[in-house]
Amino acid sequence: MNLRLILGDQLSHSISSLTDIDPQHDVILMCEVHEEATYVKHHKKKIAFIFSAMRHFAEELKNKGYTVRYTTLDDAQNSGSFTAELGRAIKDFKPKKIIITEAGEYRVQTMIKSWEKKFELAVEVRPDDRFLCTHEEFQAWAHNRKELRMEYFYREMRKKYNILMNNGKPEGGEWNYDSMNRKTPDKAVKIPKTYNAQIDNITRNVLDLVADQFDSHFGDLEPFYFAVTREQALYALDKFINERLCNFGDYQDAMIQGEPWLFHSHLSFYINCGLLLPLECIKAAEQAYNNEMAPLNAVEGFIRQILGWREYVRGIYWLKMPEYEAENMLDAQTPLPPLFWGAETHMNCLRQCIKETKENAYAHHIQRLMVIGNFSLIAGLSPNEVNDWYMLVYADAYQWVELPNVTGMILYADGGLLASKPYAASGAYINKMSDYCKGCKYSVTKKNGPQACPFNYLYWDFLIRNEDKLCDNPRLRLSFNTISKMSEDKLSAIKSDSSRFIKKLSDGECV
Ligand code: FAD
Ligand code: DLZ
Ligand code: SF4
Repeated sequence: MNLRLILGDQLSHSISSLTDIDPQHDVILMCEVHEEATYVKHHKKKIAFIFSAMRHFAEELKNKGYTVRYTTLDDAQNSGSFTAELGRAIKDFKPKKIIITEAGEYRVQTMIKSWEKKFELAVEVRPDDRFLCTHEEFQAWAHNRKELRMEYFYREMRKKYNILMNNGKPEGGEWNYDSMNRKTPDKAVKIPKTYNAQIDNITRNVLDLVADQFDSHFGDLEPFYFAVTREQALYALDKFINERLCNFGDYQDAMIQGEPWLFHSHLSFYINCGLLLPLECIKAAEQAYNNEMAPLNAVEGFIRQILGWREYVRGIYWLKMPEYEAENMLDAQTPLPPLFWGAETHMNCLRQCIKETKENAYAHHIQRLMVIGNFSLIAGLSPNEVNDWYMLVYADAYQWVELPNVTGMILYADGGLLASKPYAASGAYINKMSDYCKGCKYSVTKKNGPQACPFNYLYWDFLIRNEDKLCDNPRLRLSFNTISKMSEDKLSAIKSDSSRFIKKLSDGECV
């Protein structure tokens, strides 16, 4: 018999480790382990989501006639780690071979590589073919390129999968309709309710377990509304395609106070743990375009996120690990301030985004990028601490996707490998794309002084601090030109406001 190990983000019936399973003899091993739940202290809702989805998936496998050995976290015999649980199962079942689909994270893949020697047993590691670009294809694409840019990678992927293509040309004549996707928030537009699953007995048990075992972890456990089965996740996909996709493009960059979900899909949790397949989400959106249910700017924008960004960040991760974890090109050292854990702040945009993160284990892209991310960048927060935070607070976070988005996209800590320029912005951007500034103690129009929006002076201070590392970037030329024309008084106001602010931040004071 073979022992087939399924990890918590491999909950797909088509997963490569199950393709040739022998239901008579083989055993599937799944385990909830303390090590996975605590190597960073994941958000309570994230743990509950993964455990409940794992338990439902195990039930489905059993109903298909497979033998599943499932260890719950509170099982008295649970030994607490993948390696130890595997060791226990090997003793019990004496398999000929271990079969597993490659892990999403480098950390776990390293663990898997140690097993053959440790257990003196064959370990067959299969590719994860749910991803649309193989490691080899990405390496070949990246090889000898002066610059890696998502846009060019994405075009190759569009061609490879023949998505939104018309006789070899991109549908509508352009590859990318992002310039149409910047509508400012509009409270008059009705936002549909997001998917809200019923809690069944399996989920109830998991919620009780998480409340009991992970009380000290960040985040609100309830209300709990995530889909935890493929059937529910398919329903959530359907709901997105029918109700939100048509407005996805227009309001992709908008933020509205008290509206955490907007017109985003809220599918990343399900795609990343395997309940949905990326290609089926892409095809569903393309179909909606063909059926004239959604405009091209929305459909192309949505597809680019999955076929482009998602695959691109995964490619970068495997290309650059393990060194990528230690990148800190801008030498940012400020510790993560208490406001990231919900402590009081006067900055309304951050308060709202972190409050919603705490409630939902979710924030949409522009909140992660242009509010929390932008702040982390221009306040010079330590990449290690910011990475740990993003890794634990979001229910869709796995290191292969979290790390490139944080180290590469928001912190520019990889020196521009992933993004062509730092995503730094002053308060004017947040004011244009949100209604947060209206409820803020700071004034977004003031540039300096105690009442001024901190984004306004931190933005310039960030550029000044890092001039030697950033001044050659052609996309920052205009900003550096502006700095060169600033008066001594202006420069010293920026510096003194920023150092006062960063000192308060580092001392853990309310800012
Ligand atoms: P939508 O806006 O509806 O987008 C559709 C899908 O596109 C998403 O479900 C996701 O699968 C994919 N996608 C969109 N943007 C990205 C991206 N930049 N990278 C990879 N996939 C993308 N996404 C994660 O899945 N896990 C993370 O841990 C994660 N961390 C992030 C950290 C930072 C600092 C930033 C800026 C982005 C991060 N993202 C992460 C990307 C993105 O913010 C989320 O995928 C998105 O907000 C999930 O919500 P949604 O499903 O409603 O996405
Ligand atoms: C995120 C997570 C958590 C919190 N717990 C478990 C677990 O107990 N068992 C499990 O199989 N998977 C869990 N996961 C998902 C894993 O972290 C994920 O499968 C690996 O990181 C992929 O490399
Ligand atoms: Fe955020 Fe500045 Fe606006 Fe306040 S004024 S909400 S700190 S951008």
